[in-house]
Amino acid sequence: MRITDARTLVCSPGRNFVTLLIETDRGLRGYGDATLNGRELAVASYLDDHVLPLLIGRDATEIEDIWHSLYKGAYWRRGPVTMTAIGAVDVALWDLKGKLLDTPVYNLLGGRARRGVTVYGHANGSTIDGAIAAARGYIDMGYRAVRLQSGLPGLEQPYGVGRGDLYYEPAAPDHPIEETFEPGPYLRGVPQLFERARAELGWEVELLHDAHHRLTPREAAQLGKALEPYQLFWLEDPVPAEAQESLRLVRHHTVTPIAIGEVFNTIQDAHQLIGEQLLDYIRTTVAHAGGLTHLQRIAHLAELYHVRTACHGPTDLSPVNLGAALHFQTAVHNFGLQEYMRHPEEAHEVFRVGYWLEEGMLHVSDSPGLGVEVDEERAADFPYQRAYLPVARRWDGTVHSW
Ligand code: EZ4
Ligand code: CO
Repeated sequence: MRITDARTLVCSPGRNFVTLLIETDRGLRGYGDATLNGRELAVASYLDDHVLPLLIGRDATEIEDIWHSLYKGAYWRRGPVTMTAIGAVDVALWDLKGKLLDTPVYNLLGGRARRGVTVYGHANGSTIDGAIAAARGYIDMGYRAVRLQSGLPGLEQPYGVGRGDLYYEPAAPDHPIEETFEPGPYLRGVPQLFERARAELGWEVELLHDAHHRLTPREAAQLGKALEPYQLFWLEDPVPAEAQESLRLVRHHTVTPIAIGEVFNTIQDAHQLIGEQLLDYIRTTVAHAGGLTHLQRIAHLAELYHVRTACHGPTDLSPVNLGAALHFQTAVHNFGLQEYMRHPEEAHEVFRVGYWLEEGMLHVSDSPGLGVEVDEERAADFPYQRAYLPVARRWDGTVHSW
């Protein structure tokens, strides 16, 4: 099966997405997601200007060889732009292989290992009451796990509180929104949020929280300890994870489970954390970590150390990525939990999906490939609009990690 055409499609149905389309001489078309939120066109250019010309004429079934020729052949290894571009090619090739062999992608990854993929929803509110009401909405829809983010006394614009409680979206057109962070109100407020949540939502539902890279290791240890009575499923990105040895301090002081790695893009970013068992859940996802081919390697390493998979699944990755993540999570042995931030309605007019939510799990269909098709004509109705992720500042104006 030879590749005859490859092109990117940039559209904005509710938010920006970069999609890769690969066509073959067998009349089949494969899709990959190449969206890197806030830096979308850098990946589109990496693909259009440098990668796609190399694919024409190649045998689309040689996934492993194409992966290594793009990774090793570029000389300049790793990094979010490179790895997202390679990931998009890789996913499109798995989609094509499934379509060629007339089987869903999870079958190619080892076969079904569970009934469905348990997901968590993102419940947010500008107040603790608002976040708890949003969480109740998810529980009523059958979700078994919910992440709680809310405004707190003295901290009105924290991470994760967005427009609407079902369709959180951090990116804004033209200029970054400014959020605030201050460790005092945050460290005092989050335990109050979870004390209230347990009192009002009970103990059946799994609760999570995202610290979004904002704490020092000592602060993270303090928060993890303070949250222990509420038994979180995980505390997400407690510290920026570039300094991986920081996690030793956090780990020595708390048994609150830790999830890290949504901004990682290779196994090298994760191998110390996994090898030293400094985390419980690895957040790398398909699109940003070199596709299914590379994510499988990360998951297999993680399995050796009792670390489970927890793919990042925000609205800023397209349904093509979510479809790929669901096939992966359906087949991988050491599955943990899948993030599911619902896409805006317009996105589903462009991306027609075969997955569905039932009993708090997402289920993939048995259609060949990924089971996600892209309507190019409809995509043309939603032109790209430059958008930026927020910037966070301390109370005195100092820039902080967003
Ligand atoms: O901030 O996807 O767990 N989810 C997250 C997301 C990320 C965005 C960045 O584009 O942390 O909301
Ligand atoms: Co996160």
